[in-house]
Amino acid sequence: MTHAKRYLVTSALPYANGALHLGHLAGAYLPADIYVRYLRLMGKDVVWVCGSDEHGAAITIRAKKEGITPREIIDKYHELNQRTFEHLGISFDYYHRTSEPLHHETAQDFFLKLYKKGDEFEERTVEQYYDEDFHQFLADRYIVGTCPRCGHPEAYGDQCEKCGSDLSPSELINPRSTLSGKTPVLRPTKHWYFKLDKHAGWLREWIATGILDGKQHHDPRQWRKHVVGQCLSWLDGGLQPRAITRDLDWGIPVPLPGDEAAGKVLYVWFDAPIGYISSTKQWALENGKDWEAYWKGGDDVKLIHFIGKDNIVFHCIVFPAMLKAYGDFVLPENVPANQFLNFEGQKFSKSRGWGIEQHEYLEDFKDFPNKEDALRYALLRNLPENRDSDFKWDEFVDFHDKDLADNLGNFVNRVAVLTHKYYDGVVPAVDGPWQDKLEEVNRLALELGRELDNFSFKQAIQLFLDISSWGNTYLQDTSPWQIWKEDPDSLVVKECLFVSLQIVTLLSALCEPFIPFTSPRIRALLNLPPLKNGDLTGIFDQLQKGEALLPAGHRIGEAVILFAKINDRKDSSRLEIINSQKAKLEEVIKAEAARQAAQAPATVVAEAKPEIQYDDFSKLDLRTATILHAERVPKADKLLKLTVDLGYEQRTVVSGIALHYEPEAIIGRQIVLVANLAPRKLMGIESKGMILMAEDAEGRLGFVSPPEGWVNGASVK
Ligand code: B3M
Ligand code: ZN
Repeated sequence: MTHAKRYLVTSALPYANGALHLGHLAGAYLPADIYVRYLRLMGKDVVWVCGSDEHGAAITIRAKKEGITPREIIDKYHELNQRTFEHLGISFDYYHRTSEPLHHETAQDFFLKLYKKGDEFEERTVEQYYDEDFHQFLADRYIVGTCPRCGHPEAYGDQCEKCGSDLSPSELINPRSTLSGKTPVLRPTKHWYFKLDKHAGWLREWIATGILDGKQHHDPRQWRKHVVGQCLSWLDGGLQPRAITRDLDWGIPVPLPGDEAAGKVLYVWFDAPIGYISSTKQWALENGKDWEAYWKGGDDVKLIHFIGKDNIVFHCIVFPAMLKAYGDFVLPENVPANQFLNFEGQKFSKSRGWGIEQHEYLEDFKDFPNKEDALRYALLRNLPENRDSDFKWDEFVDFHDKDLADNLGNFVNRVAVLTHKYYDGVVPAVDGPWQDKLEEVNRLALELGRELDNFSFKQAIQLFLDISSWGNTYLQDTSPWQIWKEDPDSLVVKECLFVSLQIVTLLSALCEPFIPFTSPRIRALLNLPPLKNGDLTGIFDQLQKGEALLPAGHRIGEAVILFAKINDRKDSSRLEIINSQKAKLEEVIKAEAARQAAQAPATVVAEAKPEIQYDDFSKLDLRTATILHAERVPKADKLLKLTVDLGYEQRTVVSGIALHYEPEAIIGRQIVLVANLAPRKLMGIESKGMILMAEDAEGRLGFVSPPEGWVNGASVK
């Protein structure tokens, strides 16, 4: 990525109606924090904004459930989320609130500007559900009924949480109001619609080619495949005007005079992204900056949105269209959306007690040394960058003990201990050139920077680890302790410690974006001040010029243990903390199993099939492939039309999984394909191959997938 004068970075505004779990952290906050910390160290002009999303029916429903006001809900969770982020080192420049007057003004101005343009909005009178007992129109979330796709009796008016389908209230079978419990009636109401369809042409060009207004805006190859795939699949489905107002008594009033707008508010997804702008404005006000230099700075600015995959369409299609319609605003340079993080093999679920929230982690791990970085690191190693990933406590332990304690911690500690032992804590002087010893480390460090520029955070942390491993191997191979025994003045020992100290200094800087609490501790051990903005540029310069990062004669500080291992025979306290987390999950599973056993009749798995010969099996050509594109097949509820990439070719496959998966949700998924199945026509589409799925006794389907990052076209035997 080429560098810009200014960076404007945003992270999805969390709803202030609940605590955030580790999946949120891994999705939109930790990667952004790493990126921004890195930019700051590189001396870039960057502002990172976020804040609480405090409108919408999600908040009013929660308030009603708890019998308190929406204001009490948002105050509680705004404070909790902000404080928790801070504890975890999530270093926003500003964390605003969409309930603030400045935001209301900004969103209303935005609405009015588009309204006055005359051709961005249209007014429609539509029939909507109304609760006659409560005298109010019902937001989608206030209506429940039976899902037309899967039969789930408690589907919401906008979504079925069982099968994941997007719904509209009129599709629900037997709709009921969550307020009165009664069947709502349809009544006409007027709303404003943003004519998104009008923007389809340039949006497609901009997303597919990176060209905007005839100019190359960004390189589309730098966008993640699943992001582009999801956008194009949406565009293929055709854009429709979208209602941007709601009948609700909580939100930003529609800023139009007269009765027609009375009692109506802006739709939460219209005002929330504008929250990025108001957050920047508030930051600018408090810091004597000019917000327009960031939002309206044209080519001088790179705008990056960090989000989870469920928000892609809003950030890549709807909000850009709003910004462009307003005029003068920059559009995102990239939207490095993440897929989802699961927890011990299952989705996070608050109601089931599956998963752990950020603040719970901080409480449960309060006696765990360096808990913030331990968590950041475990999430980082498992970031769902290109596909869903899974958080496991056993991996948390492995990452902590093997990478942080044995690899990084041990290297840093050994180098410091030896420097004290041999040279009284003073960096030894070396004769002759030592620079070539650091060639590989330099190369890795520069590559790490490039990976961060490209939002490949997992790749970057791997390179960081490679540098530390290189240092360990070098130290081990040289074994200065053996030479020193014979010859305390040995030049080889001096050089080895000198070079190792350079690597430790480099690591102290490179680790800051990832594990920011550890960086100052390594710096203190080196007797160096914590890093300041811009310091990494200097370090990269020095590396390239072959200058020492820690000069001979410098006196270092005390050696410390950076990470105390969890698996420690002498002290089980840390392992106990982990074990109590595992025990909690076992409780959840036990309780659920007991409940199920009490209700459900025993389920039967599919009957066994007769024995076959090896030759029968070996006729199958099974191959790994990636789903590039997915869309519904018109008039066929169950079918999806997929384009899959086999590495050596792309194919169309029609698959009967539409009741189980939304097309957008499976783009980028790796699967296993029966590649030599004779072609077959389904609904007029020629299908070449079949996707392997696992099916359980309840008819649930799951993809059979190769391990992460496997090549396409590999044969499965
Ligand atoms: N609050 C939705 C979410 O948390 C929403 C994001 C707004 S970003 C402008 O998934
Ligand atoms: Zn459903």
